[in-house]
This record gives sequence, structure tokens and C-alpha cells, in this order.
Amino acid sequence: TEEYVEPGSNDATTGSQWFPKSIYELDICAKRVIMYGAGLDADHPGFKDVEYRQRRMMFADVALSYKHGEPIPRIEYTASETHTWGVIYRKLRQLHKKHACREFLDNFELLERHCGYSENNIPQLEDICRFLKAKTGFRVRPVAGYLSARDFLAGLAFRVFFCTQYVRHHADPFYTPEPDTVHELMGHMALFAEPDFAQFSQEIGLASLGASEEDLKKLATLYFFSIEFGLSSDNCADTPDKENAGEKPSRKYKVYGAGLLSSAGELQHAVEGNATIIRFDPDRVVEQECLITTFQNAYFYTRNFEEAQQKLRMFTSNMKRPFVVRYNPYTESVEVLNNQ
Ligand code: HBI
Ligand code: FE
Repeated sequence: TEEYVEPGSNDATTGSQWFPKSIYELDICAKRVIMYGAGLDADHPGFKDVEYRQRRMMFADVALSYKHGEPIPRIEYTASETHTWGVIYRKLRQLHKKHACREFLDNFELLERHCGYSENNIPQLEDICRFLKAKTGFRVRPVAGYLSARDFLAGLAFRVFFCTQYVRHHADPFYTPEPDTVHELMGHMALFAEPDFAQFSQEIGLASLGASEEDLKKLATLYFFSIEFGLSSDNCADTPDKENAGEKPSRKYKVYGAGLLSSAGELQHAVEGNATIIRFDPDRVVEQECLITTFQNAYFYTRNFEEAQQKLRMFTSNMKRPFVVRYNPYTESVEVLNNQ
């Protein structure tokens, strides 16, 4: 297959933007890192730290030379990196037990049992990848930094999650301006072991392949307010029952979004404060602005993942593409049907 495709290139078979047709072509997406990667911006906490920058170059090398199907290189984390991880781990695990949804907690315990999760050890992607593969067919692969929403979501279509392997700068363990391995491993991994959540994630990915810019932005926003910042009302003491009621409850919601479950500050803001919490309705969600450097202005909940899935499906079935994609799990590729 091709080695590199320029972002935005046209695709002869679909007449839309190029997108990966097989899991192997995710190697192309992985190379199109748009933010940080090896070079850091001036406002990054590690900008002036030569040692940190060199370390980041090493991680970028590993990710950029990785190819689908290879074992993921094991990283020997430094004492400082492991210390940063441990500080966050202790804090977050306490909050998880109070606020995370049942599925997250159960699967997190499996990660502790089978994948080397503990406050003294940063787990290895290869071990997590094997575990997820057996649970739901999900995989992780290393990535050097931030990808475009299009490239990032394309991975999900093949049940692949692009996963950073580096650790945030030690200056502030509770802040990172970009995804790092603490966010991925503490926030994301557990739920990819959950079948309904895995299916929901893949369906966002499949809808994104060759989508128009407008639809892609909507899908990225839906991803953001579910997989990153989603809440659920299942198994809550006082379940809200009014559709679309903007409420200011306490203890009415459980959290499943990785952005919340990996951030002590925002997690407490969302469920212990009086944040605005609204029913997850895709037509409404896509109107919401995704905030990167501050807490969100609103959060969205569904009862459970099945409901999120149904609502997503209803919404994406109205999106127009001049072709149909069908995922083939035997070949791990998408079939493109030009039937319109
Ligand atoms: N890239 N590596 C990486 N990690 C992310 O979490 C990520 C990304 N690119 C885009 C993105 N997230 C968001 O735009 C999502 O809303 C799709
Ligand atoms: Fe994330």
C-alpha cells in the first residue's frame, strides 16, 4: 500500500477525500501528526526543558516508525515519569470509585489484574492491546501527537485507538495541553473493553470515512461530548427523567468520558459542582463548542451506551455520502459500495 498520502488528497474510488480502506492504511494516518509531535510550542510546560524535549523525540521516533501488526515497543519509563503517573493514579482512583460508571470500574480492575496497572507502574501499550483485542477486538497503536479529527476518527472505524505513549511534563502532574499516555491509559482504555462502548466508538469512526467537512466536524463534536466528556444516568440513585432538562443535580450521574476520568479538577467540576448537564441529543450536541484549555460549558448524558448508540445511529443515517461503507471484520477492511 501507499507510504504517504497528503492530507485532503482526492480519492478516485469515492470522489471524496482519501480515507483508509484497510487497517494497514492507518500507518498513513499515523504519519500525519499536526500538533507537537517532537517539537513543542512555546507555551508547553516542557518547552524550555532540553531533557524533556529529547525524551519526546524518542517517543515520536517510536510512534512514527511503528507499523500495523508489529509488537508495540516497550518503554522503560524514568523514575520521574513513573512518579508523575503515581501522583495522578492515586488521586484519580479515589475519584473514579465515587463517580465512574460501573462498566469503567469493572474493566479498570481487569486492567489492574492483567495489564500491569498500578500506582508504581506505567502499563505497556502492547499488554493493553492484547487485552483489548481479546475483549472487543479493539487495539491501540502508538501515535506521536495530535492528529486531525479525520485521521483520528478513521482509526476507530477499524477499532484502533491512536494512543500517545509519552508522559506529560513533571512540572504540573494535573495539567497537560495535549493528550498524553496518562490521559489515554487512565481515561480511555477501560471502556474499549466494553462491547457496547466499542461498537459506539467504531460507528463514529465508520461514519467519518469520507464524510464532508461539515459532517466531520459534527462527528468530532459527538466524539468529544461522549467519549471524552460523556455522563450516564444508569445506576444512579436519583435518575433524572425529564428529557432535555438542564438540571443542576448532585450524584445523579455517573461519568464515562475519558477527559473527565483523567482530570481530577474537571471531574469534580462536572459532578460535584453545579455544571450544566443536558440530555445527549445529537442535534443539540453538535451545536456545543468543544473547549480545549478550559472546562466545558455543558456536559451531556445518556442512560447507557446502548442509548448513545441508538441516538448516534439515527443521526448518522441522515448524513449523506455518495457511497456506502461496510466494515469487514474478517479482512479488517472497509468495502466501499458506489451505488448512488
Ligand atoms: N489526536 N492523538 C490524538 N488524540 C486525540 O484524542 C485526538 C486527536 N485528534 C483529534 C481529536 N482528538 C479530536 O478532534 C476529537 O474530537 C476527534
Ligand atoms: Fe482523549
